Amino acid sequence: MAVPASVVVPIRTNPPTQTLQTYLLAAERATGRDATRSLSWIVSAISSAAKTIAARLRTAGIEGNLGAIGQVNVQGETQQALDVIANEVLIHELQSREGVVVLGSEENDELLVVDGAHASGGRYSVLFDPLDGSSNLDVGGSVGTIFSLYEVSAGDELALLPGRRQVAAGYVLYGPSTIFVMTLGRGVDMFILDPAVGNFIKTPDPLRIPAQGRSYSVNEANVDSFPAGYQRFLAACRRQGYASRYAGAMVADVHRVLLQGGVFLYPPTAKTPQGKLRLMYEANPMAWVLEQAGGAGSTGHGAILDVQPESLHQRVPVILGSPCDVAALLAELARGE
Ligand code: FDP
Repeated sequence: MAVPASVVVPIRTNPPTQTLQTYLLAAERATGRDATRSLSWIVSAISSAAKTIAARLRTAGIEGNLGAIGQVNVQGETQQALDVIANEVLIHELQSREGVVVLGSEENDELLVVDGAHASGGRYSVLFDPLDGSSNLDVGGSVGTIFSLYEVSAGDELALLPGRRQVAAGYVLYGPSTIFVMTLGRGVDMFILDPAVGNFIKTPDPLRIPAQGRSYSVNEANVDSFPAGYQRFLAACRRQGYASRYAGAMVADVHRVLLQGGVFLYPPTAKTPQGKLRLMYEANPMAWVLEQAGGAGSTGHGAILDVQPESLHQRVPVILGSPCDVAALLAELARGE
């Protein structure tokens, strides 16, 4: 029997919440780019790994997982126990997902080809920095995970592609809350982990970086060895009353710039003439996120996303930020370094 309209009581609800999973499914339907769903399946594996990493970070001090383990990675950097744990968690989550054929990590010398990889649709390489900013670990500071996905052609899985070819990229910030920020090339969205239910919940609006900020983020202790254009730019910022903000973890520093505007820099220095940050799993994904949010990403000589990669672990100078701030710095660099 039909219920008379007069007794249908409208239910009052809060604004609908969207989880990362429903977002990925909707995005996939909208683009229709991957009938096999493997792209969203892979991003979902990264979000799953992020929840595990966040949990391991919370209890690391209790479990005795802080501190170095005495090994040095391919970058010549001392590995922390949590670098290794985060790397294992990501590899474990990703290696069995349909579509993943190659993995590349800051913590592994070479690209890892996934044994028995199967893909009925897209074939993807996933590059990541499992735990960025690891010098913050022992002091309870913010750290992050950065990821970058490319569709690769059969027979050419090991080719490294420029950042412009990314099909998904983003980062996870482990701070007071666990924040997942990503782009699929149609803007940038942010999700916050609700630890009570284990879901990443989407924040209402896509992220747009302010056209100009009031702070810069750089390791200022290196300023004497920066090229002159960087020094002039920073001096001009100080004259204009900019604040200096530096957490020492790229994810935390770039996240601040994305939300509040300004500029993040890792210039060439005497010690690191190509800069310190890695193109494939630090600079490229962050640059794409910033560009998708209306910002800019440059090496000082051109767009980060246009750099033709030569090796998995290559370094590039990094300038990321609000379009006006990046333009002001590039103008100084053009006047001569
Ligand atoms: P870390 O070595 O602690 O992992 O990529 C590495 C990185 O941190 C970035 O997260 C950070 O922005 C930068 O290095 C910090 O380097 P400095 O200590 O030279 O400032």
